[in-house]
Amino acid sequence: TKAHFGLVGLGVMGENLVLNAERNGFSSVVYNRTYQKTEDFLLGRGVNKSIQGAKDLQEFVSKLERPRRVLMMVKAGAATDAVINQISPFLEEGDLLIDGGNAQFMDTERRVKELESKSFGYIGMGVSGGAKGALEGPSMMPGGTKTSYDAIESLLNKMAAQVEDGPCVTYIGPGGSGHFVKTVHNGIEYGIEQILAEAYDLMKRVCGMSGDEMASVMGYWNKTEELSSYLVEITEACLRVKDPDDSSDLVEKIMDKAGQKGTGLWTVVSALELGASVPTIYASLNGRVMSSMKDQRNYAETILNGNKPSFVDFGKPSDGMPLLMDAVVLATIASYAQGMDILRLASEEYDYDLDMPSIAQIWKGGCIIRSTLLSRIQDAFKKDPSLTNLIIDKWFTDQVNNRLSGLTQVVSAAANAGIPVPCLSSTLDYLNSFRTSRLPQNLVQAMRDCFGSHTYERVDKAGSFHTEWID
Ligand code: NBP
Repeated sequence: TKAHFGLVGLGVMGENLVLNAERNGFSSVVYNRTYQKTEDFLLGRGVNKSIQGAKDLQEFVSKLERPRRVLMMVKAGAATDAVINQISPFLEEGDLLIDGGNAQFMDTERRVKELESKSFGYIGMGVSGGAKGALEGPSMMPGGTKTSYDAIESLLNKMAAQVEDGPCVTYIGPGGSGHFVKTVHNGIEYGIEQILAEAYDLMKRVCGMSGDEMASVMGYWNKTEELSSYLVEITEACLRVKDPDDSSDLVEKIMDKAGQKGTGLWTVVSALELGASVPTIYASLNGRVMSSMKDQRNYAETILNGNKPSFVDFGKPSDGMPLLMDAVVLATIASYAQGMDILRLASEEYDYDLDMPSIAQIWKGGCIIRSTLLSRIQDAFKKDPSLTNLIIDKWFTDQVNNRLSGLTQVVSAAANAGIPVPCLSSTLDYLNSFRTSRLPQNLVQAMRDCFGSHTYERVDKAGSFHTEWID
């Protein structure tokens, strides 16, 4: 009998997704460029399951029921184009090709245009949740034509993580919108990871806490409505693990250079192009860039003087260190607010017609940024679908008003201790800028008019003005 579903690419994600589909009643056929991996999989994790293998793409396609549903899980970029080119000649009217990799959304726009003019459908789908999510239920962000989506809706609904108000998958919108939303998801993720790393640095260097003590604070935070989340949960776990060599905290043995595969960069580039203000997310990207300059930092530490850490009381660890929690909550809210702002502007610019409450809903389970805060975000956009910034929703406004003093104290303590907190300090500037009705850019306008006759508007009368500033 022919299989319901086909998978190309047996990397960690592909293996887990096909096992997920099979568990949910979809028999599968798998193909991988290196056949040995297919054989190993079929004799290993894929044994005794309704999963068959194929040596080449022609055999792969012939083993699928029609219309065919094929998920590609290969390295983004050239590998995706290679697979598309190789499989296209075998696909027919009504078939559907889905790219579940982390494609650059403009690549997906191009592929959708190229391929939809052929007879088969194409979906660009962001998948989040790592290997475990892929197996147990990821959050999925599919974009393309609605008719193509309808053809895989029941499959995706079953494979996705489930939360109280439904599966963590929805039709995102046309073209590259699915990959765009996944990209922004990753930008928010970069932000929250850096925020938690900054909190760790302050607890360690300002408060002298051990891994277990810091983990307990994370455990406390993970029980609060504001911070309960997957990333706080895994941070607690990471801080508790000991090095088997000497039983010291393993995290202290890890090289302080963070990798990146591009989605954070794409988020920031898109934000800048769209005119979205995303300083917290940008600071997290820059944090990774700075971290990779290890040799330069090693040298600079020996020649540049500055403040040194000394103890500051951020509140009792058994109470979740309330001041530090204020800072972490507001920076986390800022990451989400800035990410949602990019989505709002992209929705207008690219005609994606994004449904903001649904996007918050599908991020509530399965994905890396899942958190209880997303229910509040979902509610805020449900109440006002054209909300221009999450922070002006009443619940979030109250958070800012209650916690801004704490964030301010933490950022100034970090500055006095000479400890960099790029996300926390950017958040403070973001919030202070956002709540300032009159900013000093009037002077920037004066300078621009002075050197370049760029003209300026006035606050007291309409029109465009120019002044000869220098005699
Ligand atoms: P990788 O990103 O490591 O890709 C490995 C797969 O790509 C293998 O099956 C490999 O085949 C295949 N491949 C390559 Br590389 N070049 C190819 C080519 N020219 N033609 C055909 N196949 C080719 O695997 P992954 O980590 O499972 O990720 C898959 C996708 O999912 C990526 O786009 C990734 O960004 C995305 N993603 C990953 C995660 C995660 O947590 N890892 C989460 C969400 C999304 P081979 O065996 O012959 O080398």
